[in-house]
Amino acid sequence: MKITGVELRRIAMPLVAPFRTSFGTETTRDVLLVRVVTPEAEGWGECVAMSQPLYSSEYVDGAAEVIRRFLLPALPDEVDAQAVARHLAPIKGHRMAKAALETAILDAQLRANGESFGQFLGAAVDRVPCGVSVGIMDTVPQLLDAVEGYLEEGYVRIKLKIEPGWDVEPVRAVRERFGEDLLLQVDANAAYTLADARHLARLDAFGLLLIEQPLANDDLVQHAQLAAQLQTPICLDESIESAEHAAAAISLGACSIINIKPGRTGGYLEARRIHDLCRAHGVAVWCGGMLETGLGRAANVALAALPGFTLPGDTSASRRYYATDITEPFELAEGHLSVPKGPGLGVEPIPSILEEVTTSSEWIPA
Ligand code: NPG
Repeated sequence: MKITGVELRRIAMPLVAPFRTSFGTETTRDVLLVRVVTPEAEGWGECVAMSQPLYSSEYVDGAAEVIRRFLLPALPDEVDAQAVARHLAPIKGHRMAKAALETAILDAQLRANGESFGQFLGAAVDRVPCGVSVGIMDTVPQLLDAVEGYLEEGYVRIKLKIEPGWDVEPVRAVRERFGEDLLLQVDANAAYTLADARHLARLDAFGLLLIEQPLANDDLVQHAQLAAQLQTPICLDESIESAEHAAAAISLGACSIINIKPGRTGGYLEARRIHDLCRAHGVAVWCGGMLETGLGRAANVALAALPGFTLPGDTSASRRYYATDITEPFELAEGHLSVPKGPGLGVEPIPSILEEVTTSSEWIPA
């Protein structure tokens, strides 16, 4: 399809409550949206890069810059979504920026063809079970209240953010209060080193589904050594940016579960490749989240409906993060979200809400 032009739109979305992880606290989500215009249809992509390069090396200003300066000029006049990654491959890294652009092109293409993301990706179910990620809190009672609230809303699994100094005690408290049937997991966002192995092994007592990304992004070998010392399964997130990384991690024994975030891997096509690889190797996957608006959430929910997604994802309802989403809100029903059925993402930004949260907009003609 021929691209007429691309809009880079920045929006500021206030979070319902601060979200604290081992690498920082978010209060407002600064999001870059990519809108691709073609004669047949328009498509949207949401860039998951954060304002600062704390989760990975990407950040939102950098993503906008690489899209306008390098990615768009690398595309041919006529482009097929399936070929975008190949055209962008000479430009190293910047997977979140690439993912946003590829998603927008794919969305336009699917809308033009009347096909949904779920159909295109191979969704096997029409709703997905949802977990929720619970940030680091000041006190354990505050954490217990938060978890209780989420369980009342129907979330089927709880993920606790941990860091040194906030790990064994909060996990113990949640396990004791909510019982052994609660599906519970933890996420360290790379906050530990292999020297912490004995300390992390104390988490084995709590029957966790998994511990996510305990060590640094490039510590694949160290994760394999840690896995040999823990009973709790290791899940990798930040370390896995491609199907090749996933293959390496699996063959090293660095993880037995992978959190797939399409933004981190350069898009939904690479995310599906990781899914296929993991499925062939009996490695469970689940769909992560990066505080997406309804646009990113729609595509994530479609991905999470693929058959290898055997663990509940961080695909929470819109209101977990935003009082007002830019699309029709995703709402939990019996702990599940429905996979959108309409063409492309199946959801649209609501123009008046989008205007209200927009901080800048730039039109780049092809
Ligand atoms: O449900 O969207 C969500 C957030 C889930 O905890 C979550 N995301 O490390 O996985 C993570 C974390 C994150 C959020 C990372 C924002 C980076 C940015």
